[in-house]
Amino acid sequence: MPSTFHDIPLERPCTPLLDSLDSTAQLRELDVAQLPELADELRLFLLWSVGQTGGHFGAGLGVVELTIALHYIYDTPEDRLLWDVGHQAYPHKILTGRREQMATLRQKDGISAFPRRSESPYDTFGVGHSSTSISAGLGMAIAAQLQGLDRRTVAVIGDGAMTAGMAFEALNHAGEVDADMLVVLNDNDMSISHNVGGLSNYLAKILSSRTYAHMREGSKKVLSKIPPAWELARKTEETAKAMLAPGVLFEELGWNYIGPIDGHDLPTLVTTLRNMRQLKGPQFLHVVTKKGKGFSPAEADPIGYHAITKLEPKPASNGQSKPRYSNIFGQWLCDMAEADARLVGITPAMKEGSDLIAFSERFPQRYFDVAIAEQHAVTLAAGMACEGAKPVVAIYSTFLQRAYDQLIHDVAVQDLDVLFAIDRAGLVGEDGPTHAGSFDISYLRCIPNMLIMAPADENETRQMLTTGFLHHGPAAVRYPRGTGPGVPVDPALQALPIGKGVLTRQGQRVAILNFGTLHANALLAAEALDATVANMRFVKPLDTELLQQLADGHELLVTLEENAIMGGAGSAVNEWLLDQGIQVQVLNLGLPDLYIEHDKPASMLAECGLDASGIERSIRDRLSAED
Ligand SMILES: Cc1ncc(C[n+]2csc(CCOP(=O)(O)OP(=O)(O)O)c2C)c(N)n1
Repeated sequence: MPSTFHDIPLERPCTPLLDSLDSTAQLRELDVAQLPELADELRLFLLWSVGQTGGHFGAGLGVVELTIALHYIYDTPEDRLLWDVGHQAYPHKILTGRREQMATLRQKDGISAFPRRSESPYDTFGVGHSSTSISAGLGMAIAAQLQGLDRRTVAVIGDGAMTAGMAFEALNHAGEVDADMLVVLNDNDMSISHNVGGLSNYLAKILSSRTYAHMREGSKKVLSKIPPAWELARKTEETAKAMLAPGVLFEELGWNYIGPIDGHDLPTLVTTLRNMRQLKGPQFLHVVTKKGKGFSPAEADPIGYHAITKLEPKPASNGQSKPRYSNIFGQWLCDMAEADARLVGITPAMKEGSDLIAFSERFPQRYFDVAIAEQHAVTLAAGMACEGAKPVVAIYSTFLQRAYDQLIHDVAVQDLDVLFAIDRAGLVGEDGPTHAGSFDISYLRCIPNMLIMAPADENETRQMLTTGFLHHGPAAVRYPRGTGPGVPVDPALQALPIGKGVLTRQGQRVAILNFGTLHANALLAAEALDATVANMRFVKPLDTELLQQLADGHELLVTLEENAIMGGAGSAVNEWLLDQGIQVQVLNLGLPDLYIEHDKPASMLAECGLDASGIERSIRDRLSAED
């Protein structure tokens, strides 16, 4: 096995056993004794292939054995296998007919980073967001029961994904309906960061009760050959279990808890799954794995190796790398925390992605990683705000969708001072449609009391964060993935006048009303067209004075945003013009009414006509249609 990042093979490794398998039916014909060899080859292939394409790394390495054992014992795709989040499903893709397509992973027209129903019959449920697998699996199990089918359903969920409320809603319901399904808890003690919270501590306690595990392992070895006896024995050991408590939480919810077992020990996995497949009712298997297993740098640094970029010779650096928008936020958060002791920072399990690392180290008392619990994050902020704290919820646009009711009912209706720092707004590239932040302007704009800001560059991002923080009531600043134009950032904590945009270029006939970071593209297009450009800055409240002025002085108003056209900032402009009875031609540019497939971010923007030449083209087309 390679032991450093640059040892990841550049040449395709020799994997004859893996190459001989084109279906899971063939896999099931192998002897159990061949499975460890298959696991070695699968791991090598995975290392090589992710090295070529980039993508999620540690989670897949951790479930190599589990993936083999599940496909070996279950009659996939007839039996339904669901992967929670889906970032660990690369070994599943490799074993289910997509080995050769792995070279196209996350690229245009290539296979997706996550399971997708349209991609393969083995991908039983589309994912990307976490903690859906038990609900969806339960739905499938109930449907099978209603149809009189003897089909098995298995949901694999990580200990991170298990922290979400949805997972517990489903666990609770499944116990009630006595569904025939298996939940495999893949416990590696990690989310993207270290997993946090009481559940995580509880799982750790189970693992540390060695006596229990030892006893159980011993009994299982004996009983494994006679499944009915195993079930009987399970029932009779209730008393001992209640004393020692492992898994009792799941048992009390109506699940038959088995484990913990070593998720890298193929014979144990196979035997246990073979037995559990026979059992009726809700079954819960606790499997312990190591994230990054088999590749020592990833084992040692599971956070750094959650996902990697592809192996490439290092580009020559000019020594000045531009900060990402997340970094602008991270720096602002520390500076504002320094200035205002009421500030608290909240992240739903995205410390690294949202760049709260420095804040968490400098202000540990005011830092809250709430685990993968977006709904809780928002209502927690609301509660804090009621008591005079000034919470900042750092959240990706796509994940804020999870907490929509909390945003309205708990924050906005009560007009509470909560600032939403909305990262990954707009298209996000290789993660594709499940992760795109395409809708936040639309879903925020209709909420009374919201202040909504879309910065054009890094400096405005900082200014708007300050504006939102100092504002009374809920406020949102939306900024994209990646880097911006490289505008120098004023270290002052300077607020902007609310509801005021600025004219950034004076031209004629056409005025581009820009909302957000497409501003640089707007200016380029405007140069070619001699158009006016306004950086509107505020989606809500709109700068209606500026809008009136632009409508008076131009034939065509072009709204521009990296958000769905429907309901977006352009819609706000349309509504206002209509309301005022102002007659002017309008062209709304933004994201179309469809899901944009994974690709390089710049190509996705170009596909939507939102690069400079696309903007120019759309405007010319409209002008020539009018002339
Ligand atoms: C609703 C939602 N919030 C946040 C994320 C981002 N995210 C992707 S994977 C992950 C960690 C998952 O941890 P776990 O389920 O334990 O899987 P592991 O990576 O440890 O195998 C997070 C937070 C997400 N996909 N969905």
